[in-house]
Amino acid sequence: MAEGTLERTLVLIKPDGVKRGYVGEILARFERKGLKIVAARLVQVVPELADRHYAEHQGKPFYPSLVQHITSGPLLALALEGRAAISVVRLMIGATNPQTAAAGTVRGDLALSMTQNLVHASDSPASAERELSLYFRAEDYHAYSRSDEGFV
Ligand code: 3AN
Repeated sequence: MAEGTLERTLVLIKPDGVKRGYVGEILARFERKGLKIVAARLVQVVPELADRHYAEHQGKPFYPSLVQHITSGPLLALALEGRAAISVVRLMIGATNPQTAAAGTVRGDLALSMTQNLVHASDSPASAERELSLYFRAEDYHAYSRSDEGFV
């Protein structure tokens, strides 16, 4: 099987994840998979950043609750790196609606609400590049080796 291109993706553990005490639980899943944390920042998102992040959803009926939620407390922004990281992380977080998200995924195991669905992850290389630049500057990234790199 192809090894996949080395990619970086943006993951947000949203305010519900922080307030419910699931930062460690969610982050551990990505770490165990072999994804490398290359940048991390606890962020209080202001409405201007929320508007930029969710630009594609502006005008939709759920938009106000989306912005209200993402600005409701700190979130943990992560840049994760690994082979095919973008699609792998999307599989691991599960479908947008936690009521239909597969068991074994973050949303399938830990959430019930569509708005408070714990995590965000970039859905394409273009989204990842755009979204990473909203949360991180070049100097926020760290290069290091994991001990399991020969296996993942
Ligand atoms: P995902 O986060 O799975 O990529 P998107 O990008 O379609 O989903 O939507 C962004 C966020 O907007 C979702 N995480 C969810 O919180 C919210 N959202 C999307 N669709 C709905 C909906 N129909 N009702 C309420 N909230 C929604």
